[in-house]
Amino acid sequence: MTYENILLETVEPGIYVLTVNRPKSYNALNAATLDDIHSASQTVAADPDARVLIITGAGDKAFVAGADIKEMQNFTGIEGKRFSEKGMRTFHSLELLDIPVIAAVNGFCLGGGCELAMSCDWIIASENALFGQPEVNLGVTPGFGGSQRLTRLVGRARAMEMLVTGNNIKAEQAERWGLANHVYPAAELMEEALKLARTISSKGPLAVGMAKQLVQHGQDIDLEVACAMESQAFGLAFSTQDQKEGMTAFVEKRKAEFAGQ
Ligand code: CO8
Repeated sequence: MTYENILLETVEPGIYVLTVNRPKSYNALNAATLDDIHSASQTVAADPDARVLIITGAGDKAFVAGADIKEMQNFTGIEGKRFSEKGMRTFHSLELLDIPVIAAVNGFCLGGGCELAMSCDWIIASENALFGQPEVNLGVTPGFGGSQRLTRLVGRARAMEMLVTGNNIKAEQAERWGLANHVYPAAELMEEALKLARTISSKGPLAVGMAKQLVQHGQDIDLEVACAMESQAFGLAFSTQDQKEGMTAFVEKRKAEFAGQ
């Protein structure tokens, strides 16, 4: 399937790379780009061989510099609400995927771009990456979940500071604050993303999917219910061939070959 505003490629078996591809606009997210990302997430969801999705931005300047300000400039209130809801649905579809989604942030990661990155399961960044929620500079708030996901990732005070000052933070500060897991030289970013993807691809895919969903669904509910959910998933794992293969391979001192069944 071809898209107007993104590229979706399988670069190695099971490893998808989605590149937001509007480099002239620093990969700004207009409505059509959100539709493309949503459609791509459904394509990946429908592929039983998919193991990891990496999201990055085209060019060497930006991951995504925000929602498209030129498109939003003359929105009515209801158009703003609908655009916000479109972004919310699109980004949530990444959280719902049964495979890990890694943001490889390669430059400006602002506003809707930061919100996209935070909807991925974790972020790795290039040394020149810059993170921020600069919406207050434009007289608006975040609209794709930034006020909530940023708070959950970096804590209330740090999120508040970023949201109300509109100040950006550099990659190393994002790493210190827990927004980015790792920072690499720009030229090494995609290879590091692929290394991560290969590691994940070698594991039991059903267990990987369950672990992701436990974190995604468990983080906002109370500990007792979340732990009960973990017990259910743990039990369910014993009904899979992957569990038999994984534990038999350990006992036989060989590498496990998982089939995802
Ligand atoms: N939207 C549209 N176009 C953009 C955007 C954007 N967010 N960011 C950059 N561009 C375009 C510029 O207009 C320019 O295009 P052109 O050459 O045609 O004028 C091109 O990309 C390059 O940009 P600059 O010339 O400005 O490049 P600089 O290197 O000088 O500056 C910056 C780079 C600092 C990234 C600067 O472009 C900038 O500040 N961009 C805007 C950043 C921003 O404010 N982002 C947040 C947007 S609001 C948002 O994301 C809210 C999300 C929720 C929406 C909810 C909907 C209701």
